[in-house]
Amino acid sequence: MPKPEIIGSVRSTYTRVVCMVCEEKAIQYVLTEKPLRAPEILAIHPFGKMPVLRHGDVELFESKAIATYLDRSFAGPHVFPSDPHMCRSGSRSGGRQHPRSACPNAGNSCNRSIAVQISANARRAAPGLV
Ligand SMILES: N[C@@H](CCC(=O)N[C@@H](CS)C(=O)NCC(=O)O)C(=O)O
Repeated sequence: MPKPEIIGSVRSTYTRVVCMVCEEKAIQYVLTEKPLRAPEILAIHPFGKMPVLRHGDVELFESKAIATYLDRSFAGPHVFPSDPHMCRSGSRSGGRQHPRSACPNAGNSCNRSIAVQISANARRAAPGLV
């Protein structure tokens, strides 16, 4: 199976969310830097929004759908809890922040070492942009 390819931009917070899932789970991935509504993005997202994902014959859009797919498809710490009640309390619209003790990998804050790693990857993928 090829590495998941995230097509988007390091300047996009939604793209970075998906990258964070890969970093958290130590998934080897490729970040392909593209501008908004690039043909490669429009081929997957009907409105040309980023990020989109290609993984083998899987094509996905919407950051949460991509994050969920990656979380379920790869080994490593789960970023979404299996308990639906916990998912609800961790969602932005659901109100309270996730108790980190119950699900240490799913908070609204980005673990600093992951943020540093994403930035390093971003600089490699798009020198001059970051
Ligand atoms: N709900 C989408 C939002 C994605 C989104 O809005 N991405 C921005 C870039 S950060 C974008 O593509 N904007 C272009 C547009 O809205 O036309 C997701 O979670 O993936």
